[in-house]
Amino acid sequence: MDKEKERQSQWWKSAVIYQIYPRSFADSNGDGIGDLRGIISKLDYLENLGIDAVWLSPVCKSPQDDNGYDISDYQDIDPMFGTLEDMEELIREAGKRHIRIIMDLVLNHSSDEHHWFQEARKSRENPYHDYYVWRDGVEGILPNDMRAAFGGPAWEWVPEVRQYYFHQFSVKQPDLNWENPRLRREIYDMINWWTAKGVGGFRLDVIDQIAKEPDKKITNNGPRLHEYLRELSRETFQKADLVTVGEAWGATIELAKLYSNPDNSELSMVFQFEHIGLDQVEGKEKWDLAPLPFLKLKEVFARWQSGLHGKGWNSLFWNNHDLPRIVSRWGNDGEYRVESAKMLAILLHGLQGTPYIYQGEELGMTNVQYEIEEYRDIETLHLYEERLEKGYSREEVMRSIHARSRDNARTPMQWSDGDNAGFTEGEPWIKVNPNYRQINAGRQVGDEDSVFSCYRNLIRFRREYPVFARGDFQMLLPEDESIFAYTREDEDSRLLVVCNFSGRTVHCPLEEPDDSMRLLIGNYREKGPISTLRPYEARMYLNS
Ligand code: TEU
Ligand code: CA
Repeated sequence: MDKEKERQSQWWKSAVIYQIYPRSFADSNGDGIGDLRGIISKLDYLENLGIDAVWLSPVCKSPQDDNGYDISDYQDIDPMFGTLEDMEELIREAGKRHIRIIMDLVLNHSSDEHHWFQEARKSRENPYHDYYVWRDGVEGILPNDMRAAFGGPAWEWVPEVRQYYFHQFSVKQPDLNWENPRLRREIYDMINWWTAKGVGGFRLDVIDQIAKEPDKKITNNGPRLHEYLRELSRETFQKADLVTVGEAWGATIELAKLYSNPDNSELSMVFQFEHIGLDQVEGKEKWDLAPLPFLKLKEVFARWQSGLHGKGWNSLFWNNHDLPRIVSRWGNDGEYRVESAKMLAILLHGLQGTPYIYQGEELGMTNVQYEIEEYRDIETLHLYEERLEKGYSREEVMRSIHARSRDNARTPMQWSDGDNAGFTEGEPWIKVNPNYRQINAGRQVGDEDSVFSCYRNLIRFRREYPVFARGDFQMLLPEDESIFAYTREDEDSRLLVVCNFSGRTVHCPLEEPDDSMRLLIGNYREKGPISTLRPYEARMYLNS
């Protein structure tokens, strides 16, 4: 491929992607659940923000046991979200605004209500039986002690076939058997069908878990994983100019180089979580809270930045629909909410990779502290029961839930200070964060000092200055306990980012940048010397 063509086909290297969790974004018909027409009505907002693509969490037909991550028909839209025509209109309307739509492909499992599974469970001879993962058995004696992510064993008995099926997530999410070539072919045909409809790419849910081998208790990174991925890519993605991103909890840098090899044999980029799990007790669950080891955080980012430079491509993110709000987690959602939200944005958006903004992050939306009855997430509800049974106190369990529940990310998008934050005219499916009167889009769009405007500027810089996509990375002050500082450099320019990750004023030992360095963006109005960084202060300088 010649250089220019290669650059164009890798448009996602200087792009910013916005994630929408459809049921919580915008409701168009007053049933309390966000939908496709709601999204269409907010495309102008997204165009103003300046993003290049939208990753839509699943909108396909689903009984919604796991909010759409349990798909019963991959080639239809759930009526709750709208129709196939609405989806086509969304793709078209987004396209007019130069926004591509990325669909969420859940290929590790389907819903138990998918017709494949309905057939598969009828008899061992059924042609669909082998689309799932079965083990012979005797009722009551499980094949092994593997556990499912949302509680309980990973095995479920089906009397008709006198076998257990394997499920890594809920019982309503039976695992698909990728060893079956007919299943793989059906998946490729389905993907090509969506591609023909004009989608701009795909996010692949828990893609590193498709090559499971339950007899060896292997879930992530099974021996055949990259073989499957290469076949998948060859049969689908490579035939069009798509962006593809694989969710991979178990990725190392070496594995990430396979996923995102610049030769395009697998995916465009990897979505890995090494930085995300740092504030939990080692070897325990995410519910076991621990302080953030800041030096470790810097070390992890530095390692990934250098490790993939020229050899692969990473996603840059603080949030998604499974994670607590970053400003409540590693920032400060009280006195310094605005400053810390901007600091976290500036820090992340200066790095190499493709930044993801999760809906509401651009407003500095925060976690919630609800009563248990107000939570909706299957994972949270299971955890609550499970930990009470194990003897944890209610207070302790609620503390974990407040800090880590996935519902922190799933409260309705805060559009305005009107009823239900302007999300719905009906009763929202999950309670709105009570702080919507202060924190909402209406208040921030058009205010150049808002968190929204900070994100808007950062998105523009990435498009304008190639150093954001290309430059190499160097960490400064790796041992400093409060400051996260780095440079990015290419042949023409140098970017310098300096962030105070603490709520205190700190001394910064870096030299004052010389006159050739222009302050691109910061999060305090009054300029000051670099030697004194105010609480959560962040500055980004560019010389070009
Ligand atoms: O999540 C992957 C996953 O491993 C989750 O169980 C994750 O560990 C958990 O949310 C954190 O506690 C993906 C989707 O992003 C998630 O929403 C789905 O529930 C899950 O796959 C199953 O499809
Ligand atoms: Ca609706």
